[in-house]
Amino acid sequence: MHPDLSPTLPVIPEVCAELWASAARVLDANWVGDHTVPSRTLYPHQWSWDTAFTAIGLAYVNQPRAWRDLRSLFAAQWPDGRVPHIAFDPDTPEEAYFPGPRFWNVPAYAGRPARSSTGLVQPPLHALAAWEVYRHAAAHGADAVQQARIELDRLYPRLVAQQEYLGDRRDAGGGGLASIVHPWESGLDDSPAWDEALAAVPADPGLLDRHPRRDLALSDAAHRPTDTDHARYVGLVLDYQAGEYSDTGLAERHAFVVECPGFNAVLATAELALAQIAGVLGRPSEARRHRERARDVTAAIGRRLWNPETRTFHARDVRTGRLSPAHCVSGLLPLMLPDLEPDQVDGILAELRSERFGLPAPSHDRTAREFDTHRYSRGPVWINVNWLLRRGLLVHGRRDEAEELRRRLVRLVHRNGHFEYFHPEEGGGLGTSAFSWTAALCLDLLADRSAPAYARAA
Ligand code: 2M8
Repeated sequence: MHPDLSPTLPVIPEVCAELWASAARVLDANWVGDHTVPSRTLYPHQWSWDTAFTAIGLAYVNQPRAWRDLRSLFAAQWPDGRVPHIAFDPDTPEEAYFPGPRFWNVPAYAGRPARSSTGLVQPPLHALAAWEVYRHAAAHGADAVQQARIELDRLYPRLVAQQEYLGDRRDAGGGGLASIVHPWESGLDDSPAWDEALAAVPADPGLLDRHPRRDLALSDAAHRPTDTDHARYVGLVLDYQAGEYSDTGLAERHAFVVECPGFNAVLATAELALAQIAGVLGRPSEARRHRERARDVTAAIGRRLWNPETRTFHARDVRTGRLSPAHCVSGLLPLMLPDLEPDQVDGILAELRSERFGLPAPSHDRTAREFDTHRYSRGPVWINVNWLLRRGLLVHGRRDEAEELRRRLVRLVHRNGHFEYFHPEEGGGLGTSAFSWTAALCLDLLADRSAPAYARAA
């Protein structure tokens, strides 16, 4: 293995200081007045789960911006509770990103003009982000703590509405889990977890002539999803849009309806964070309800997405009832949940330590035929997913492995820069540079080694 990916050395203070300063600079450079963009070039609007990861880093260097970022995103929340996966910046030209506002053609809603957002969602990590920003407010003084309480109070009903949308309208399978209706909703766009379900979705190459890709002008085609997948992505949006982004009867009429273990692990984690927030806001019965809900979602993940033969979690195609055969990093994310069955925790840890993955974990099984060292979520290492896995290790008392992972991630970014993703064997940076969540999560990796309040003893 390349030395960038396997240091057992401690992280030296000079490395920490340099990385801290460079990470703060990336976040400054990507701030556009009322929100942070993931990247000035490739992603020039506000993305949903990027905002959550970014707020976790801004909590250390600029609390007002962390709250502002979350507020800007929730200003785009739909009346049904969904938080759109992109909130469009009206000052950014249509050509700067495809698919842009005109393509999504979302009608006006909740006082916002037409074409303000997309109609898809992303993993609901925002309750956890809000909790983390609040937790670090004390380091910024009494005023910051007071402001943090005001922000939590304002965000809480919005976060609850987001959970209710996902738990209710998106329970297309009727088994207590949220379904995604598009690979973009997972945040792991071209993961092999969707290959089987996507194979049933028509890929019309003509769609790419009518709606040309913009990403290939800005990054290497070998690092991005293929044209075939892209044609399916465009077709799926057009279908969802034709039904006015309604979620009624999804399993019968929409071509892609999938229960993702990563998305649902974040959904349950959000309930745990909401329980902590409700506690601070003096709402003990709501806190209890959130903890119950986290247990229910955890149990549903265990019931519906666990394969006892492979001893890991897989995505479920709601239309066919089949579990995907692929071993993907999203299958390891239920490790974040404290109430997961001990046998399932052991299964994930064994998978993580096996030749398929290792630390840091690649986005896909290293031994699989379709493992691709360069292509997006089909092999490269992503900092955000590893940050979530580290949290899972801490939740289950695996402090030594969590610390080892922390050091490796810090060293990887220090040597290569704040890239979007990294080569899983050589460690070089891939995708766009100066990427917000890489920078933000580095700040957290440098500053905080504590385990979540609900962590289990080792
Ligand atoms: C990537 O997804 C967008 C579509 O939403 C794209 O490829 O254009 C994913 O990495 C996603 O997880 C991320 O939120 C987004 C912005 O960083 O980029």
